[in-house]
Amino acid sequence: MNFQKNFLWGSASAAYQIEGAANIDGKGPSIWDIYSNIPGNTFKNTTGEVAIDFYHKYEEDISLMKEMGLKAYRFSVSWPRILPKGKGEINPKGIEFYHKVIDKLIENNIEPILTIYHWDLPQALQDEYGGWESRKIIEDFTNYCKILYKEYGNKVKYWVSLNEQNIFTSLGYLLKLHPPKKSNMQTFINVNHIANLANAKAIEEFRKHVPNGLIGPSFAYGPTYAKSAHPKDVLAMENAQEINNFLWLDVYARGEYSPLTINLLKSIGITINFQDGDKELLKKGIPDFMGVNYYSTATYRHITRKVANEINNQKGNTVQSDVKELLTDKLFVPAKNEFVRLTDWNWVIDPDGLRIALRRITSRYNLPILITENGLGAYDTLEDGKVHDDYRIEYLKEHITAIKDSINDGCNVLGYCTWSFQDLFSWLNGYSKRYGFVFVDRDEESQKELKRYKKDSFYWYKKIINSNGEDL
Ligand code: GCO
Repeated sequence: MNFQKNFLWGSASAAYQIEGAANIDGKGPSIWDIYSNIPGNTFKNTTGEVAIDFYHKYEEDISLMKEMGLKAYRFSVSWPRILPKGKGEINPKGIEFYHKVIDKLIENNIEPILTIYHWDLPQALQDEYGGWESRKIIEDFTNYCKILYKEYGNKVKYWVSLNEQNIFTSLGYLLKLHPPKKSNMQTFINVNHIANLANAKAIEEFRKHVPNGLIGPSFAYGPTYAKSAHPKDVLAMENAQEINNFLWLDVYARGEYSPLTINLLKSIGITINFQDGDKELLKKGIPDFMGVNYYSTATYRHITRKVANEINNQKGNTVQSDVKELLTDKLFVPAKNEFVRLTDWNWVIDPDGLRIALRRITSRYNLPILITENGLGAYDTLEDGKVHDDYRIEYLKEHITAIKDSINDGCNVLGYCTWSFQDLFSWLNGYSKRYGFVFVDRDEESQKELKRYKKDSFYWYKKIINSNGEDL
């Protein structure tokens, strides 16, 4: 078996990370516009205000995609570009912009994959009712989705509902690394329950408006490993798996929480606040495919109560108390995996982990999978207009091989979107961490130009696409 004939060889991006044009043509502010402009919140205070100016350069970028032979391009719609206040009045220029992008992609035989929400919540909704903390968002999100379905539903077949709900809620409501920079376990669970309901409602509406389309969420899946074959380490890994993975995957794919997850949360005093009708709604949100963003795996080991207490009492341990309790009461802690390499940002590189991710999803849920992100963030150097990124080629080659193996294992993989096509703004690392096939020059003098250069990996991926993955 090999890659299916119409395998979606793609690449991905997100509105705030590429578009720029933050205050242009009627767009309203998002939480990221406000947050990244407060000094100290982002790496070297970089923002996406200009980003790589995709808003003005989309035609140039799409012609590069065509040159490469890209089969699919995943992009996100900026909610406040469509609805500057998050609800109410629609911005016609915003609607028009995405029509132009979609039309251009289709004209060049590139399948558009549209992400509805990639983190740039309208600031107005954050101000009015705390954004994802209020059930009011379910109605506003549904209305926003319906606008997109009606506008683009007859042009776009593949849709991603929420991008990495597990990441934007963990970073925003536990780790204080994203807006709104909070840290509270109960709030984190509330926000996730509300986002789950919004996701289910969006999918329920999708069925009515885009009956021929396919939709699924994108989950940042880091499969868990046990540090050793010691049964206590395996149990620790399984607890971590409930909290890191099944807390979302089960709700998406089965429309209900795992009883073990509920119990783990209950044991530290955290409850999922169900209201009438929630259970029924979650069941209506079963997706057509599971979107998987894969970067790394996570390893866990068991610790004794004594060590747990020591960790809790460590000076400088700023982890919020009920998170600490969860980690230590259930006695699982992250551990080092000596068998894997690391990126420049210490992210685990583990191609077999991708195969494991795809197999676990297939075995537990038996859903088709769209790999919505995977890629290597690295420091690239531009020399004489060239970037020799053999390390990226190596990385992608290993991961594509893992996908091929998983297809042979019996997984149904619809496509593969690398992260990313062009270099773009990294939420926490500004512009120095590059992921793209296309280098974007952001040097002081050339910043205005934001000139594009094809990296070696550009030509390599072109060859892979052209041979439908045979030429690995
Ligand atoms: C970064 C990250 C992101 C994410 C993406 C998640 O460095 O900022 O890698 O680019 O991968 O936005 O969906």
